Amino acid sequence: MKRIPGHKVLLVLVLLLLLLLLACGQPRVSSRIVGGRDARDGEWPWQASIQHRGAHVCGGSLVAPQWVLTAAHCFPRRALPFEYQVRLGALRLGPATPRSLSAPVRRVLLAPDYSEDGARGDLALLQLRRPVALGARVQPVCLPAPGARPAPGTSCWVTGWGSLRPGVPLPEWRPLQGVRVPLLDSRACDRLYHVGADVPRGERIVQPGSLCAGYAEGHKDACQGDSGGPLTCVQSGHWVLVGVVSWGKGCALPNRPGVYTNVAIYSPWIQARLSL
Ligand code: 4AZ
Repeated sequence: MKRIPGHKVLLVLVLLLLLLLLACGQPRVSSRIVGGRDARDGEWPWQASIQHRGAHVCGGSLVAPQWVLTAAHCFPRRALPFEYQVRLGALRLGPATPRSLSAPVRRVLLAPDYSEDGARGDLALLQLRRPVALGARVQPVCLPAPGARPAPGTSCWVTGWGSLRPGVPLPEWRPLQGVRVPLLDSRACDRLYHVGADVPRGERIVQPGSLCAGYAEGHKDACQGDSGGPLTCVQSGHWVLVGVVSWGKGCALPNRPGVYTNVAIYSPWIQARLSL
């Protein structure tokens, strides 16, 4: 057998280590969300809670050590960046634990095509004051390739500390919730939204920059307080941030699946901001 030179083995090991360090979308442990289940510690290590003066207002996702992606509508009327904190590594939103961290926000960047009614560009990038330390409970999620189009029916998860049903907030002692929901493209979703709605067929309710996830029969969905949070799907063994919770008619109603900003459409904008 031929011997492999020692320096080549070393090179391969260093490359593997680098890959591990640069990895995204890989939890190290092997909602409300309506109709979901409790998360385990470290199961969704990119999940963030966006807090305004100490109160949870929205979910978010860590996409790089200094950047969190969330929804633009979480930032009404130019509230000031220093009023916000991002909580990471938490399983419950009660009193802070030594295992979670709170990061101050330096800048809030809204998607260039954001319309205040939230129908378009409902995406915001938060630059943290400093990069956070990654660990077992804090890891970034992968961003989709620009323009990637995941197949309708792909099984994904939406996670958050939002309400269990409209008007029923998640109790402080309950852990993060997650629920499995299949993807729907924006056209199929728009057709569902026209069922029983007094809107002409030709008039879009769900805009092309969105996608949906859920069931025609309802029962499983994101709800108030989940906004800005992640819709993630496994692609080639990595968790990819396919959507950001944007809106919906009620929660878990028939023919009214949750509507998400389609992250792949904004990947070029996100990548450009991250490398500035
Ligand atoms: C909200 O108000 C909200 N069912 C978020 C998601 C959905 C509905 C409402 C989707 O933040």
